Amino acid sequence: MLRLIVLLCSLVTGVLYAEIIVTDATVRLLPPGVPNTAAYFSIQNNSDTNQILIGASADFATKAEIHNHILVDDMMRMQQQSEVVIQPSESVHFSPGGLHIMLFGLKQPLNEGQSVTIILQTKEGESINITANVARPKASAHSHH
Ligand SMILES: [Cu+2]
Repeated sequence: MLRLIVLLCSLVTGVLYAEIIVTDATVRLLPPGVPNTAAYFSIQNNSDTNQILIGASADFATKAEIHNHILVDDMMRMQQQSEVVIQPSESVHFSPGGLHIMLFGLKQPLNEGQSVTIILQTKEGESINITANVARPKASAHSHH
C-alpha cells in the first residue's frame, strides 16, 4: 500500500512540475464558411529560464501566426508577433482582444466540442502540443477580426 501511495505521489509531482503548462485552450467556433479563426489559452512557465514563443502551426489550418491586438490611432489592429516571452514563474494569457493564435485557411469545418491540436514553437527549437476545445465565443468576447 505504501508503495502505491509513493507511486501516485510521484505521478502527481511529474504533472505539477512540467516546465510549461497550457490551460483553458479553446479555438473559437465561427459560422460555416468563415475561413479564419483564433485560438486562446493560458501558458505558464515553470522552468527557470525564459520561454520564448516564436510561432505556431496546426494541421487543420493553412497557416498559424502569433497575433496581438494593438491600438493604432484609436483603432484596434492585429499585428503578428515575432516572439512572446514568458518569464520564469509567469503566465501569459492569450485571450480575445489580446494575444491569440491566428488560424488562417481552415481546411475543414470545425464542430463545437471537437478537440484539435495546435503546436507552438519555442526559440529553443521545442514544440509544445496543445489540445484545444472548439467552443462558441462568449457573448462578452466580441471580436475585431
Ligand atoms: Cu489575429
